[in-house]
Amino acid sequence: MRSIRASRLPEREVTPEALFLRRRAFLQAGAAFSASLVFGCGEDTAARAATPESAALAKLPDVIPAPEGYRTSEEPTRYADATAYNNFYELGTGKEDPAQNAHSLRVRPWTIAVEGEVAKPGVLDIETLLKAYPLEERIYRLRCVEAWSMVIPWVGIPLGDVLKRFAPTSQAKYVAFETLVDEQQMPGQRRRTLDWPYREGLRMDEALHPLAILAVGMYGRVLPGQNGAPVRLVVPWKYGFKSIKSIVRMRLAPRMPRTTWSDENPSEYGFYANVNPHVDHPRWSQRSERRIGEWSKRPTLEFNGYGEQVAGLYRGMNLRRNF
Ligand SMILES: Nc1nc2c(c(=O)[nH]1)N[C@H]1C(S)=C(S)[C@@H](COP(=O)(O)O)O[C@H]1N2
Ligand SMILES: [Mo]
Repeated sequence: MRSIRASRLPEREVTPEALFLRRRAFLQAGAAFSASLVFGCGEDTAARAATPESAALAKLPDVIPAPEGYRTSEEPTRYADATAYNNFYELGTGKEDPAQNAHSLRVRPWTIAVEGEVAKPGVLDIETLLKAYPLEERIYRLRCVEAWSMVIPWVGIPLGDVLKRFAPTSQAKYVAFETLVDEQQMPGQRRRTLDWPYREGLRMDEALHPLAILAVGMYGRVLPGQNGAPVRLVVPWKYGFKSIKSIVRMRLAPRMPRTTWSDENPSEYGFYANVNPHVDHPRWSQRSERRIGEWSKRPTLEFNGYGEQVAGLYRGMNLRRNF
């Protein structure tokens, strides 16, 4: 991501990813080598690294396996990679900063204010959220506008199920989301790299689509801080920046809300942000992507491969104009 303001920051996109991947490959080779010294063979190492090794994060109980249509058959990204290469500007602008700074985030107590065009506004406590809804696994691709992608087994709740409890009025046409503002917990906010809070938004029909979830976990455990603990949005047919992390507010509104990246640079990041290989970002192509952990690129799919489920939301819209 880059913007007028962020472009003054050191170059962080393309080169660090290449460096990260190379170092990762080197570490993997090293781990396999040392494991083979201890165990006599390195076969088990790759399998173990694909899942959370650390018992530090709690397992989520009673997770319902992903139903058909909500799980890609592709191999999930290694947990170690999905938690080490992140975008979360509140925890730093470098891809490895969020993992390093995540310890300062306090995820309890935590509440989400639900307000605006709702008959029953209220405050949703994270503990209530975890108890009130069945937790489902959803194995989704996530495609960053910077042209890398991952496959993550999320644990979450359909966003629509949560919003409906607050009784949206007929004036509720959009949902605006905000991330926590707290310099103590989010050291990246000590600098005005973005106009805090981080803001995102969905049209109401997008928010109610069953693919859109509030994620509270991944790989069967609670979310790590760097991935947006304790609760984040996951909208798999849109570029990663729509999937706002560490949410504290959802405001239903009659008009399209402002969103962080289109505020920063409206010609580069639109409100809709549907994954679209046919519409290039002004400074780079969107035709292909690099799956984290793989070397060769793969073609990017329209709506990130979820077209069958979501294309109907945009029928009749010009998706070049509404990018
Ligand atoms: N609050 C907040 N949410 C955010 C971001 C951010 O900087 N702050 N970055 C976004 C971007 S650009 C991407 S690609 C995804 C990355 O999610 P991941 O780190 O879990 O892969 O988070 C999104 N959510
Ligand atoms: Mo992104």
